[in-house]
Amino acid sequence: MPLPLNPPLADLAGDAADQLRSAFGSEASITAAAPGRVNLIGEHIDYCDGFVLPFAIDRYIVIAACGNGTQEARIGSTGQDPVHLDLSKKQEVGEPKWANYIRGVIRGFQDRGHSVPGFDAWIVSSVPLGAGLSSSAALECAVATLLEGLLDTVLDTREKALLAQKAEHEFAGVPCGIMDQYASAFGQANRLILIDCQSGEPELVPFENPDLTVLISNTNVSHELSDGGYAARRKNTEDGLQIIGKDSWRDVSMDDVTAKWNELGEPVDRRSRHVVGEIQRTVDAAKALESNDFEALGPLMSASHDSLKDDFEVSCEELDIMVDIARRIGREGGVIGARMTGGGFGGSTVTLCESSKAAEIADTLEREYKAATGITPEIFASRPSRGAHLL
Ligand code: GAF
Repeated sequence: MPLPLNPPLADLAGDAADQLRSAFGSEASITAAAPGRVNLIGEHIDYCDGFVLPFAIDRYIVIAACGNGTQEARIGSTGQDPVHLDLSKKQEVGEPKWANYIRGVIRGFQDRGHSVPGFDAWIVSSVPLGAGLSSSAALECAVATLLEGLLDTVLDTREKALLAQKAEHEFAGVPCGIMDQYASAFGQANRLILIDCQSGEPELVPFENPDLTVLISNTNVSHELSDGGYAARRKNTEDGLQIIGKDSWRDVSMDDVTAKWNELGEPVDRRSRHVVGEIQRTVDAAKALESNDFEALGPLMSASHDSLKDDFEVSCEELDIMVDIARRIGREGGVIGARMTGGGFGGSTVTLCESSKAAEIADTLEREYKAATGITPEIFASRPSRGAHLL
């Protein structure tokens, strides 16, 4: 079967406008879109001053909206009860939970002195939810972009990403790093984003070789970062750095970790080994990509997965099964490398492969994963795409 195309933005925008009309009787006058992301390598090190290498995918959250002349936001989304937000007040965390991403972003604008005018909005998404592809960052960045449009202001892209990250921290309760919001805000067609998470500098890296395809395999095992596992890993890395006695993970070598192994204790010892190893692997992978050295890239992706599985313990059986199938297909079958992507505990894998064999690889992944788990996965190809923008 040929690989399915991702839904065009224009279709999502049309769908959102139709829903806005039927829910609130409003005509869309402004439409904002922001993408999810996939990460090629550099996992769980964005909050450790590391390097990460994601790109914005061609799967978007799209919001169609219009001003309503009141001080209230009326917001709907497919499958959710509409929410009404009183914009005359500073936004606080509330119910329903899904609206907290929106409240948090509005609050970011209010804290910058903006008076957000009343609006009606409808949200549609082609980013699978709970799939480790940053639907939450996409929602935050889409709302921020919508508010820029409604307020006729433009935030610096970095400021927009940081505002969205603050919403995730304070309104969704996830102490995330900066990768997802940067990818959704800075994304560009045909570009990976090599983020130096110490300096906060994103570098756009060309990725336009038509012979390469990135397959995303959503295991359909839901991923939930707000239940404590993510925060616990982040705390492990903070403890590790303190015991090692350095100011930044960027100054820590594997020898430093080995020297402090007993003092670090279990599991901080293995968490620390992951951080130092993954920072190096990401630097090496960026170089390998630049020189089209796929023989080097594949093993780096594989080692990243194994480290996330064994040392960082954020993989799960289904992610391991999906990665193992890709490994069995191997280089002869057209697979360059595969690993889990994103926060883990469920979610998706990323498989870099030869374009001429991508459809066949996707079929095999789907068939064998289903046979092994009884779960039908969602497998699609994606290319680096444009970040948050108004349509
Ligand atoms: C989640 C977080 F939001 C990111 O900041 C990052 O830490 C990722 O998990 C793991 O690399 O997506």
